[in-house]
Amino acid sequence: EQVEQTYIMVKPDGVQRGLVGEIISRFERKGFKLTGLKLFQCPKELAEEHYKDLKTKSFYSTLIDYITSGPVVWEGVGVVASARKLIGSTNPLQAEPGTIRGDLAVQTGRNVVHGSDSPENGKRETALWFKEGELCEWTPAQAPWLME
Ligand code: YYY
Ligand code: MG
Repeated sequence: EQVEQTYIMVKPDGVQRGLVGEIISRFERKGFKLTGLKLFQCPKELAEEHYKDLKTKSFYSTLIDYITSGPVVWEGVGVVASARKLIGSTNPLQAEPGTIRGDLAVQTGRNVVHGSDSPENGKRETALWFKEGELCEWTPAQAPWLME
């Protein structure tokens, strides 16, 4: 099986609302391996590069204003699509109960968390937010109990 990388970001509202531990905990409990973690004040240029595909959208400038801190990276088998499911729909009112957005948010403009939407973007965004040497290579002790 292919090991994918995804970039998960607790957005500024998630940090301000004290949800960092809760959100990280959901990925940890699922069994995904944490390979990088940092608390970070995001420069405007980095936010613009991260969301460059949305440049023409009406909400682009408010989105850039909103994004400023708290990124984390997770790595694991099938992690990209699975993380998107754990996160839930973009609009928290449409997100299923049990998902992060479904349980913890009410508005699209304050949807507490980001997750890469493809393995390619997982790589691209991880490279954007983390420098060489900021990711850890390690084997979780639970690995043989999690996967056969
Ligand atoms: O990947 P995801 O975060 O679920 O949604 P995207 O379509 O990539 O949009 C990124 C980000 O932009 C979304 O999390 C909130 C914001 N946004 C918005 O403010 N208004 C919209 N109508 C759509 C998205
Ligand atoms: Mg997206």
